[in-house]
Amino acid sequence: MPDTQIEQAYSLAKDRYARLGVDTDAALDRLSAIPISLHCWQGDDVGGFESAGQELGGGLAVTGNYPGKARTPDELRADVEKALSLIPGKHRLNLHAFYAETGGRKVERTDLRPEHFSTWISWAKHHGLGMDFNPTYFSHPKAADGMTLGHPDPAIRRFWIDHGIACRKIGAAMGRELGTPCVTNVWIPDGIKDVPVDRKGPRLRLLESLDATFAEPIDPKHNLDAVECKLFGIGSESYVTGSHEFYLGYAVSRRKLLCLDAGHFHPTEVISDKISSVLMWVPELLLHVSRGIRWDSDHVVILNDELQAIAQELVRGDFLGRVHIGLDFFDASINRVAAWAVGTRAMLKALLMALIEPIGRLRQVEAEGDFTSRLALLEEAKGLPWAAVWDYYCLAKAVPAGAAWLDEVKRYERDVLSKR
Ligand code: RNT
Ligand code: ZN
Repeated sequence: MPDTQIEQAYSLAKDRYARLGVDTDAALDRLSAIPISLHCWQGDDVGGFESAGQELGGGLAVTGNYPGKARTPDELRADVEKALSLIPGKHRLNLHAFYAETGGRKVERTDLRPEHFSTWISWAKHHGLGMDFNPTYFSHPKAADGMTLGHPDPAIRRFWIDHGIACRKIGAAMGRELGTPCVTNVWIPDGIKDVPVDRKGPRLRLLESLDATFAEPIDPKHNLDAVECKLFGIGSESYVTGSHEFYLGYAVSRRKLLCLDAGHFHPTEVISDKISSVLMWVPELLLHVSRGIRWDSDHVVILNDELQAIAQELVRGDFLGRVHIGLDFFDASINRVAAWAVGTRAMLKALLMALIEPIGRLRQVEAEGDFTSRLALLEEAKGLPWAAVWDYYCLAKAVPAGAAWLDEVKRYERDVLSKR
């Protein structure tokens, strides 16, 4: 679409929204201040760069064998850069510990230091990106039996505690260097395939291990700790140590961030409804925005009802200042750069739609008990020209509007990815 058409469409849309009491320019200013944390692991199927051939494990599964996946940190950075060039706004990179760069030397996870991430950090600084971080408690011989921080063997627990301690320091270094707090998120695979008789023991051990991991206070200006709950995984169908109740209690009592992953609950359960509940009790939230189909399948996020509901909750509840938005999906059956672009653009579209929702009238009719009008107005709001505002935002941020970004991905695939 020519730029002048985008501008004309925006001007009409702006008037239409103004008549509903919505200031679209102000909404775009707000949108441009919301960072989305792009997960590095979409770029290489959660492979990491530690050693070739280590099984993924942890109940994680990536399906598909689309060509062109990143094989080195430089390739991964180039792919992220390409994706970011197609996404309006300033965002963040979410890195896992097993993406460390150790110069070809084997460095145990307990011995990882900020210097093993210095290239990532200077790259992020160069591109004006914040960073988030994750200890990697899977794809490792010491996690091969599916237990880590709750393991019955104290030596294995100690190993993973030391990994977590090392990672918080790395997170703090990222936060300090980049001038924006790093959210370091703990997700462990611990669980049991078939019905256990001891549900309590692993949870007591996990509690102790977490307390040991977090013992040293770190300035929240540099690092924020988050804990991620889960219902079940492959190989942990009957029992997951770090359940929702476990981590909600932990986060409340220890003043940690709770991480809600959209795929980590029963299939009809949605995280949009949990946001306003848990934010009564925990200081801040981390979201892992994902899309489970029938199970925690981590499909690429699309602009569906739940994504819109998540964004609406964040805006309507005025929670944007307390919620860190991260993505967590991995699809190896399509172009991986396109996957990032589709998912991140969908998240931003949902936020934009929420920011320009004519909420005043909706709140008023609801308060009056006029639920007929609420339903009717919500349905009419779906047809408002939000896409004209989105296109204009892309134009203003100098990224492709509409589907034009796809041409860029195809060109990149032809010139770069297909040669890998
Ligand atoms: C797994 C969790 C976790 C991982 C990443 C790779 O079910 O969602 O967040 O996806 O750490
Ligand atoms: Zn997750």
